[in-house]
Amino acid sequence: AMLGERLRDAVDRGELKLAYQPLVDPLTNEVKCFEALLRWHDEDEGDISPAQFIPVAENDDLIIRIGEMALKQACMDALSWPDTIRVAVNVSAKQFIRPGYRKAVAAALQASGLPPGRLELEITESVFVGDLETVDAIFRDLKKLGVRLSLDDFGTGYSSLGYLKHGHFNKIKIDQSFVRGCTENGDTNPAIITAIVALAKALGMETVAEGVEAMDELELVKARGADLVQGYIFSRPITQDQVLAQFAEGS
Ligand code: G
Ligand code: G
Ligand code: MN
Ligand code: NA
Repeated sequence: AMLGERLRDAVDRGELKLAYQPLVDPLTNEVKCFEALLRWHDEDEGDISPAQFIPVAENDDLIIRIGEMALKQACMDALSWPDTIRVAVNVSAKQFIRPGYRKAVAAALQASGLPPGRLELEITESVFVGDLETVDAIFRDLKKLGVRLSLDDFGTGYSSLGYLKHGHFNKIKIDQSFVRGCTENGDTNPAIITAIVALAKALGMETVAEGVEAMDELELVKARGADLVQGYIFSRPITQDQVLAQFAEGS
């Protein structure tokens, strides 16, 4: 069957799972947040990346079902973590700009009992291609709910700084492409990281350096003031059971 049909069946059977990757304070090594990342294992095809199936889901309303499922599950899972730790959920632009989105977020919070301040929504710049007044109203509604907002993949999209002027975002996630190869032998100028960190700080936002894999990358983003680090150097995405086992070990 086509990918779209197989995806629909997988959703019906509850076969899409969430994995969690920590966002770590590099000064204390404390986990501050986990990002929820969808995982799909198809019997015939093996692991299929959300980078592949999310765009397929976005072709129809399947993205709404998948998005609401991920949101609900992430809120429920986070409730059994220490209450200092947040959960971040990726939001497709298609889902975000739909009229029912605020309600879906409120419903997930209510069903789980998760305090709104422990939920972060990761949004990419692609939400800003729509009608800006509508988009602005959605941001205001979500803020009123008390959830936090992160600007994902910063620097790779249409990147107008105008998106930052309304103060919608609590956090900027510096895209992996600026982190990878920013160290001595790399070909990415680390001044970009310094500049994004300075911009974020000036506007009262936290920064996350994404995709940190190597020790020299960690040292560099730390020295340049990134508040949080996410990447294989600390952990790959892990299951909820593994998250809980870590907490059990640490206590
Ligand atoms: O974890 P991984 O590298 O496989 O993720 C690939 C892409 O899929 C990333 O861009 C990530 O943001 C996106 N993604 C993962 N989970 C979700 C989800 O629940 N919703 C949406 N919209 N995108 C997701
Ligand atoms: O687009 P978004 O930032 O939501 O997606 C993050 C993606 O990056 C996830 O799919 C995650 O699996 C992946 N990722 C996280 N840390 C690393 C890393 O250190 N190296 C690489 N190559 N990918 C990473
Ligand atoms: Mn993300
Ligand atoms: Na990102």
